[in-house]
Amino acid sequence: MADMVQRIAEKLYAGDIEAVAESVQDALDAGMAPDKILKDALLGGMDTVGVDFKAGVLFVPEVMFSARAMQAGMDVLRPLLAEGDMASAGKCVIGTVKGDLHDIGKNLVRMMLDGGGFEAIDLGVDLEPSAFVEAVREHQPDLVGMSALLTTTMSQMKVTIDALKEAGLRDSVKIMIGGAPVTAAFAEQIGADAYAPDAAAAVDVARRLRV
Ligand code: B1M
Repeated sequence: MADMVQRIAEKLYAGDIEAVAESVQDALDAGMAPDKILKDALLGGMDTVGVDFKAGVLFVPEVMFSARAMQAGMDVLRPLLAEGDMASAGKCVIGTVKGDLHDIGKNLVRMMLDGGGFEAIDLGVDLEPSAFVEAVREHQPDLVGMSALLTTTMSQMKVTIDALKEAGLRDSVKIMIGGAPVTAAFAEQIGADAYAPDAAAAVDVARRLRV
């Protein structure tokens, strides 16, 4: 099993989209648990990509291939991770804030929310605050989820909350935020209702916010 985890992580690092999808399927066929494949192989592999990206060993085009390979692996796992309680736990709109194109974490959170019984509507990436406002008007969700991966885009979370306030919609929703540079203290500072450190925690937090 350790060999399989390593193979997936290596293929992800190499940005080999087909090989990642195939090896994830092989690991499932061999009986490996989907959450183990996700955590150890895909997220573990992406951590290494992140370290080498920061160190200047990998560059944007290579990281994009790794990101696509990660997405391909997640696509294989999606139906299994989403096999949760099907009764709707609530409606959520989720997206990545303005200026930020990172969507792997957001997609994972959306998948886990789906699996946790939420009706999760994905608004995409690089979203103007007005896109969140319009989505709240249109879908009337219980929860708004915002993701940011850049220290330079975190501030857009506050801008978005302010836009919801201005539109008179702030009190109709709970707001959960997350992403690598985001913290619980930041959530409190900008007036979000909650912070979740990862996709599994996001489901627990979303459920708590609904109570
Ligand atoms: Co970018 N990038 N990137 N990148 N990238 C980071 C984030 C960085 C930390 C890399 C580094 O320097 N080590 C760095 C940010 C530094 C900073 O601001 N502090 C960085 C940079 C600088 C950049 C560019 C500026 C690089 C450049 O162009 N010079 C550029 C910015 C583009 C833009 O957005 N405008 C850029 C571009 C890219 C790619 C396009 C190449 C690609 C993104 C592809 C895509 O997403 N489709 C990319 C990638 C892949 C990364 C790294 C390597 C991996 C991110 C990732 O997907 N992680 C990343 C380094 C790293 O994080 N190790 C890096 C896996 C994912 C599952 O984790 O997203 O953290 P994460 O999500 C987690 C939690 O954070 C949480 O749950 C998720 C699952 O557990 N979570 C939530 C996330 N959202 C949540 C929402 C919630 C709750 C929890 O509630 C709603």
